[in-house]
Amino acid sequence: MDEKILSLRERIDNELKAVSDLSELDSLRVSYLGKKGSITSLLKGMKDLAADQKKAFGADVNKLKEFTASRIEEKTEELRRKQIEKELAAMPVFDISSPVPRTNGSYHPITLVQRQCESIFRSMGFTVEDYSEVVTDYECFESVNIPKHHPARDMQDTYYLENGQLLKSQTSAAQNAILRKYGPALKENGVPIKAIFPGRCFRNEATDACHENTFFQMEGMMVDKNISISNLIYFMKTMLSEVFRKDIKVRLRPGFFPFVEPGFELDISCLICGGEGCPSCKHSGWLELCPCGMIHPNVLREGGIDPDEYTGFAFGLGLTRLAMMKYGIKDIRDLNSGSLKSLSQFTDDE
Ligand code: FA5
Repeated sequence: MDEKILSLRERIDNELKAVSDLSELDSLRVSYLGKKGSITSLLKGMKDLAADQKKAFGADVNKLKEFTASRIEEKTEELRRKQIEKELAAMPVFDISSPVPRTNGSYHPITLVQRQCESIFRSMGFTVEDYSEVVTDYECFESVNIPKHHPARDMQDTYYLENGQLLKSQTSAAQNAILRKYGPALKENGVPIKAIFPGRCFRNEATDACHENTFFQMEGMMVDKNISISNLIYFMKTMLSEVFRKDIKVRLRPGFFPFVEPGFELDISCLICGGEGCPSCKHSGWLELCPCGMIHPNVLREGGIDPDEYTGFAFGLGLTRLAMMKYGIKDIRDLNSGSLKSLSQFTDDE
């Protein structure tokens, strides 16, 4: 082997033996094999050799190149292994018998406000119902007077499964089942239907500070003889004054929902900006919180209840927005963020 190549090989071998960290090793790799590296320059210098020397010299340089590359690979492995061993040695030893410092978890603000609403309505004789998140088109729309191709469906585009079921876009999807569950006791024993049914809803929604694609509603229904709008207003007022425990400005305005007649939008003055207008209320000063109305005769009929004999009200409280207002959370998206820093600061103040 050429003298020059032999001495370079010896130098490389010694330098690689001495190297002790990965970044140093990488600098050495560049200094041998990089564009301007010593081995690369040997190859470049071949053009000045006589034709009969080129072949042997080229073969020697290639051997040196292979030798260097494989020594670098071995050294990389060795240094990586040492680094892992060092990190492992620095890790605290897990002692199963040692006492664990415990930090208590906390409830999500939506859970807190949901529990509070449940307890308010329970105290007024309502039952709390659980309902599926995956429902049929009939449950979510047709049974509540929204036939196929009705324009009201445009407001509630949601996520569909291949089998035609969908993720419910509104808790109203449970109305028909509740009417059918409690209808017999109403008709046979005169027990009014009084139920709330909180649940997660899904919509294909462009999100902003007050709209999420996944949010919670809490629906409520009461059906009996002679139920009127004044009953509806009484229950809405009681719920809001219990939740907020302070005077809040509320407005009721006409609203269209195919499953109620008449229908209302119940808005509250935005508690983030005090009604001045901000991103949390789409700069209107008001937040749509709890649409409601008198249950449409078609919905009662579809649920097996005679609308000539019974009337009822229904409401669809935006539970996630209620949590925003109660706890002063400016952006609804924080509630689904999973950030413990933001979410663990709320407590049940009851
Ligand atoms: C409904 O979903 C009706 N089912 C409510 C209803 C029930 C009306 C019974 C009458 C009788 P709406 O789409 O407006 O209506 O939603 C009800 C509430 O849910 C809204 O006022 C709002 O507080 C909340 N909400 C709706 N969409 C979103 C969203 N994308 N993000 C967060 N909250 C929402």
